[in-house]
Amino acid sequence: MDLPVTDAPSPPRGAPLEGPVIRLVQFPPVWGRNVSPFTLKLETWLRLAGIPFEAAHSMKLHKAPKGKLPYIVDNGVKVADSSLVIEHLKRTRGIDPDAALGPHERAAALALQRLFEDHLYFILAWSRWIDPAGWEAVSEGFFDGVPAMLRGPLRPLMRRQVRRMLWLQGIARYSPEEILELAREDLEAAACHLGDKPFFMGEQLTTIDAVVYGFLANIIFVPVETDLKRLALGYPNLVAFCETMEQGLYGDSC
Ligand SMILES: N[C@@H](CCC(=O)N[C@@H](CS)C(=O)NCC(=O)O)C(=O)O
Repeated sequence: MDLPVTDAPSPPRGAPLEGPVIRLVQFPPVWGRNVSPFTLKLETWLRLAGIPFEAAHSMKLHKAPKGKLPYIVDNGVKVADSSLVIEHLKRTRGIDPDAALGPHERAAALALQRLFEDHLYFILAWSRWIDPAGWEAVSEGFFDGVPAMLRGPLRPLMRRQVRRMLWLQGIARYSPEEILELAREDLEAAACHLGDKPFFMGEQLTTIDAVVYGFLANIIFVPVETDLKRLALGYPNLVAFCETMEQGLYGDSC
């Protein structure tokens, strides 16, 4: 399916690339998918902007400038944080899928981005690492590539770290029912904003579509059977949006 992507220079497959190729450093796939919402956001943005890149898989957070993934290596220079990378690429490549947005649209996009990245993100993490239904899948899938002898000690250690992070952030202080209600409010707001438009800002793909897809695909398309996933599947327009993004930008590769 053809999506209304930015008209950017993207060489045909196999053609020599002009200038340095961006290296996108992200986690290794799990269940054949990019399971980190922030790295999926950035990969999706690169695809919608038509900027060539090569993906490198790593778990070495100590090599990441901010201790988190994703980051890119652009001409030998590391740039971290999905949003800062996008700003860097808009500036250096002269490609801006958001150029046509007015101030009200930018304000709405920012509010939605914060909803996903600074609120729903923690609910997603809770549903994967703390909710027993999520942990059942994650404790297997996420540790698949870890050497067998490390898997035993690493599982409880990492779960404890995430639990502590979610307690300090605050979401783990709510009951499962309260967390689900907070998720419902977020998804309802996103579904209301999307309405019957093809993309979040209308007919054209913009950065917020990459953000939303990065998070929702990681709820809807992964084999982690939680109440959060069931809730998200109850919003037909959000599901249809994710399917359009997936088919249009990833084709058969997902
Ligand atoms: N604001 C950052 C957030 C990145 C982030 O939270 N990455 C997570 C994976 S989705 C991570 O690296 N977590 C590892 C850790 O915190 O130790 C961005 O937009 O890139």
